[in-house]
Amino acid sequence: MKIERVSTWAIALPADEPLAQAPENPDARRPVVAVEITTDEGVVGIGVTFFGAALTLSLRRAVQQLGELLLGDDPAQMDAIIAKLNRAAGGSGPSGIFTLALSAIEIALWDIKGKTGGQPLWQMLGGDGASVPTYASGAMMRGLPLDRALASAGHLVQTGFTAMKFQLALPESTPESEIERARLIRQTVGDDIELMCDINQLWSLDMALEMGRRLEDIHLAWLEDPTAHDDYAGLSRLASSLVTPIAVGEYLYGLTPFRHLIAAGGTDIVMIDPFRAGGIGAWLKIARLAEENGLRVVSHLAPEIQMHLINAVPNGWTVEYMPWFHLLYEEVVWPQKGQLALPKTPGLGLVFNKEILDRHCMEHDVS
Ligand code: SMN
Ligand code: MG
Repeated sequence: MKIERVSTWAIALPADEPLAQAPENPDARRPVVAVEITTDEGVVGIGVTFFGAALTLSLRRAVQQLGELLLGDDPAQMDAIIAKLNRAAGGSGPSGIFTLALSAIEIALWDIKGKTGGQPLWQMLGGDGASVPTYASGAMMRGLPLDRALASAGHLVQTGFTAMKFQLALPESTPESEIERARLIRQTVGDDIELMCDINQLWSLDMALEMGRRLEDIHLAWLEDPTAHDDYAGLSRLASSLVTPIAVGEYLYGLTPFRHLIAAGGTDIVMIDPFRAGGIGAWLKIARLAEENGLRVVSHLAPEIQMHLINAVPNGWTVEYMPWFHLLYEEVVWPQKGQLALPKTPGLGLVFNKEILDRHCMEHDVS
């Protein structure tokens, strides 16, 4: 089998927030890149990538250019393909557009592999196909006024979620107002709900140490990215000082920084983003490294893809249900009572909604 065609789209997806109807900014767009790799046998693999932001058109172009290098290659030869792309353009990575672009292609190759072998991704990777725990994310962002964040929290509990994430480090906040927001969210959801809190690196180390201690009686399942993602020594101090586990990893590119983070004792929970990781193969290597070090892994973004991965690894804990890309697909699995049921269809089990791709397309190309 040979790769015959590569198509890419840069898409400005509407920034909806379907879980609690609480988008931070309902008029915003999320620029995402989609790829389709078609083989001479008519098998079509799909992939996506993100984090291009203002460079999304460049990211689409990067995916297209990498894809063009693969025309005529056997899509099953994944390691050889990755080595080839690294030789061709790896210098514009690893922490950058090369890795983001590579991820989209690598994901599409896994989709082809699954479709060729007639197996869903989780099964190819040795998973058991049982449903996976998931938590709601994106409905209690720091841009929401307190009353709307609390209404979202209540709504999420009513719709059956058993775990959910909110953000702190609000602009114009004081430590007291932050603790109060966390306390009111905890009060709204009750003691039985798993609550996670994301800081997105916005606190200094000193602030993180102080706030981390003051948040202890909120009983968070984890405190995420409390300070700079690459301050491994600082994160290590936090991990050993706080009772609350910390979760770090979504900002790291590739496998190597995870080695340093974990060696430093810089996290209790390893969070993996598939686009920054370099795709599914790299994701699995990071999860294995975490397992060897006795750490659990959680997913970042793309729940439609990540649920396969969390099911497949023994140390997979929970899937972040952040439905930022659901509009891209004809159908997605929605959480039921805090669980995601895995698809039985081969590969990723996803089909692009071409009408949406066309409607929100900023740029499209086929080679
Ligand atoms: C997050 C970061 C970037 C894009 C989406 C979401 C956030 C999270 O840190 O963990 O959900
Ligand atoms: Mg985060």
